[in-house]
Order: sequence, then C-alpha cells, then structure tokens
Amino acid sequence: MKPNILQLNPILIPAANEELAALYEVHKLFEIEDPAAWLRERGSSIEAVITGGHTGISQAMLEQLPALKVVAINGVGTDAVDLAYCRSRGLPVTATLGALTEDVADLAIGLLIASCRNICAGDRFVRDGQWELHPQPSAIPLARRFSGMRVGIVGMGRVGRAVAIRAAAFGCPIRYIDLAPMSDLPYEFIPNLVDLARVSDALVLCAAADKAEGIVDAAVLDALGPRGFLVNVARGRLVNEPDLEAAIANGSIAGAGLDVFVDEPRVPVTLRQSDRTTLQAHRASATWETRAAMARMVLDSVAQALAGKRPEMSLTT
Ligand code: 8YV
Repeated sequence: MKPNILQLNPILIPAANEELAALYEVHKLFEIEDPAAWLRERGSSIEAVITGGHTGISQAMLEQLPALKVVAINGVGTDAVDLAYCRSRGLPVTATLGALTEDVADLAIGLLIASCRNICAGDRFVRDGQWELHPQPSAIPLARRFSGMRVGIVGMGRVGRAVAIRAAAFGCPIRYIDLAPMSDLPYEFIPNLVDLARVSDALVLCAAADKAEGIVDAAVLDALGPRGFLVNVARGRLVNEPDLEAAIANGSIAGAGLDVFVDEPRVPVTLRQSDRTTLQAHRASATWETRAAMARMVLDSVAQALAGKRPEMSLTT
C-alpha cells in the first residue's frame, strides 16, 4: 500500500505531481469539500505533509496527524509552522533552502527598478492611449535613477546577500541590518532600522518574519523619506501595512514595490490604486526553474523521511 500524504498547496510542476502520484496516495486538502471532516476521519493515516512557506500548517492540524513523519515546506519561510512544537515531537520540518535565492533577489531588483523608473505607470500610459492624447514630454514626471542609489538591506540571509551582489553591480553602496554584524561581508552594518532607513534611498526587506512583525512602521518610513523606496519580497507582516498605506497616500515615501502583503490575496485599496506602488501576487519564486528545483527538494525530503532517514533539509531534527 502506498503511504498517504497530505498536500496543503498545489505544486505547479507536472512531472513532480506525476512522481508524487506514482509513489504516494496524495490527498489534496485544497480540493476536499469538507477538510475538517476529512481530517477527523483520515488524519491518522497521513505520513507526510507538503505545504507552502506562506501557508505552513497550524498546530491544531498537526495534532490531528499522529502518524506524521515530515512536514515538507515548498518554500523557505518557516514562520507559519511552530518549529518548537515540531522539535518537541521529533518531527522533521524541511524547507527548500537555496533553491529560490536567485529568483527572489531578481524580483527584488526588478521591483526596485520598476518603482524608481515608474515602469508600470509608463506601461499603463502607453497601453491606455494616453501618450497620443498627451504627447508633450512633461506629461509623465521625471523618474529617479536607480544606479548608485544607497540600498539598505533588512535581513542578510541568502536572499539579502544575493540582492546586495546585484545592487552592488549597479554601483549602489550597500548597508544592512540583521541580528548581528557579519564579518564575511564588506558592507556597513547599521544596528538600528530607523538609522538604516535614514541613510538609505531604498530599503529592501529580505528578513524572516518569525520574530519581526511590523518592524517597518511610520518611524522607519518617515526616516526613509519622500525620496525613498521600499521593496518587500519577504513577508507582508514585516510591515505595519496601515502605516505603509498612509505613507503611500501622503507621499512620505516615494514608492513601494511589493510582492507580499499582510492578508494575501487581499491587498489594501490604497496600495492597489496608487501610482506610487508596483505590485506582484507573491511571485518571487514563481519561475519554472526555481519551482522545479523546489519540487525536487520536497520530493527528496518526503522520500528520505518515509525511508526512516533524517531529511537532509530538516530544520528541526
Ligand atoms: C513560495 C514563500 O512562493 O519560500 C517561501 O517562504 O513564501 C514563497 O517563495 C511559496 O512557499 C510557494 O509555495
């Protein structure tokens, strides 16, 4: 009999789904009509869970899965899983460490350039026929140069470092904040976020959100100032979203490039309607290349755990 596994999020790589279906009895909770009833009846048979970084799994659900041998996160964020609880159960929680670094950093730079150069507003201007109606060059305000901008990176993990390398190639001086300075980095460490915002033209959020809710608030945005840009490719809840809405509405920052939001897929109307924002639907890792690499890691983690081995990508065992 094939082991039963529970999938909380779709995987978008057909070959990975075929492999999963060949090896396991795959139950897709997102397709089940009454998930609560299903979990009550069948939860005890589940040996592996596959979930997304943003979705994670609640402790209540974990408690309904007594035979569980692994939680395989198809992502790097662990903020939606109680790692301490999983550790206490001896349960491996795995992540796709390293698989999505380059794509997330690429999107951060893309959002930053798009924000500085008003690329999306310019696209709408041409697309909507506004150029023909307003052909004078002054119809679109001048943009802001990205090259050479002072970039402040919040969270110098894999993604933060990859953003730094890219921004440095554009001649940007880099400063960063993290829990402690990192001696292998050539960039200036600033221990306080308001101070970092004050000496940055752009703040790029790359931090884990486990213990950092609402760290970008009105004080940080004010310090970034009316010529400053915010980019978030990490988690929406790093930002105090009402404070960001106010800053965008009243121009106390110049703009924001956002891939993540507090209550996805709901995005506040102020952020949706402003020309100061460039928005994405949590897409930073959404390329064929990265999602295929992530799916491979997920498959390997599940296989290792069900074979009684410690998964190579385990963060808890
Ligand atoms: C993924 C993420 O898109 O890695 C994470 O933590 O939030 C995302 O990059 C998501 O996990 C895909 O399921």
